[in-house]
Amino acid sequence: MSIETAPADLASLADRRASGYSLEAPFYTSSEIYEQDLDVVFGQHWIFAVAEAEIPDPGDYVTIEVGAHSVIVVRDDDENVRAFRNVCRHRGSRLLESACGSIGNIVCPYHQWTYRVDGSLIFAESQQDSFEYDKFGLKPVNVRAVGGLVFLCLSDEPPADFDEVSQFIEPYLKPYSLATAKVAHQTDIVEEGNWKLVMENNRECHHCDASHPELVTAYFPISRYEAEDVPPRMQSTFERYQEAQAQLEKACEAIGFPVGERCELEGRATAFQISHLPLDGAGASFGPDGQQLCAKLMGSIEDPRFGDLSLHMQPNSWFHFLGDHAVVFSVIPLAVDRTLVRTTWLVNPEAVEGVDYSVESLTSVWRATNDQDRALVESTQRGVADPGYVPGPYSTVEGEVDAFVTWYVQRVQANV
Ligand code: 3BY
Ligand code: FES
Ligand code: FE
Repeated sequence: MSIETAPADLASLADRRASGYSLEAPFYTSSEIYEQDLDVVFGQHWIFAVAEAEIPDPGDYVTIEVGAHSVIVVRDDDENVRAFRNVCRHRGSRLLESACGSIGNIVCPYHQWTYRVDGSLIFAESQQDSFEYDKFGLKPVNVRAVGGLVFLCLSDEPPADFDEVSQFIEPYLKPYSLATAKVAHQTDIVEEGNWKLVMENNRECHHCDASHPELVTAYFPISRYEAEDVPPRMQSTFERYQEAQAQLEKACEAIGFPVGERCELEGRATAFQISHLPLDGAGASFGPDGQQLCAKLMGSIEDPRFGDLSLHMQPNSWFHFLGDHAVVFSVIPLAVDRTLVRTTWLVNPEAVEGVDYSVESLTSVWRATNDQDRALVESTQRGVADPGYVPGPYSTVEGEVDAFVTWYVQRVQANV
């Protein structure tokens, strides 16, 4: 292979990224770049891990695997959310092998070193008399719970801007009482595509009316569009959207709920977008034509027509908070061309399955949408791996895809 055709390294590929264009193929196909993504993006930024509702009681835990890292997220006896390296301080065995569960103490399967759920070591058999228990507690991982959403940072020096972002987001999340919500359902799907294709696909609705017939009966595919970017065939949809938006704003103002969006999807380490979107039809939820799906509303919300509070966070999550439920999405890379998408549906803790909601109807729109998105991501992975692929230009309605890719390139440049 000549010098000219040798694969470029991540830093120089990032430097030569053509703005407004999709990324070059190696970003999606190179195992070396994938490994660097794990380090630079997933290793250095706040990543979304779980909803607090997944670990409601002391001792409840979830293990999160990111590349070679495994992290235990656990609720301690004081009900705080903690995170620890899933590695025994004796000779390194994995401590918890299950994806989730409930424990009294964390007992290593190898020689039974035993840790409390606050990470402190309380039993290590046959050690020297001089053994100091307090030197061998579990290694903590940086963890923050924001309005019921739990984020981790694997770095010992996490981005400092997370506090500002969480303070901004928290008032929006408060009325939903997510921390005390109930998990109604969770699905894991593995998409045969690079994690960035999964994120890029989520960051536009340019594909929605062709690919998501169920979703677009409730979700306006032109949500967040500037008037001049609305295609002529969608003008009447846009008019309905604007009317619904005005009504939603009025409903928010009436109860003092924050109105207005904030979009900072690039230019900072902890990048996010929050917007409160109206829904089509009945305007309540992701049921057919925007119908309500759970009879009990979330938290302190009283108006079933409360639209969709949409939160997008780099690098690995998006959320829809509706009056009657919440849907929470996390993206975890598994290999250069394999990605886990976990979807969790949350409802009011008092809502009774079979009475107030059915899992089938609560989840049907997003199960269908996820499957349609999976097919799009997989087909794009095959396309970008084809020697015939060259980066193409984003349309005027793919600004958030451009923002995701720009953020990614900025973070590579800042951290490599
Ligand atoms: O989930 C999202 O936020 C984006 C917008 C709607 C479709 N898409 C998956
Ligand atoms: Fe955990 Fe020995 S490796 S107790
Ligand atoms: Fe989609």
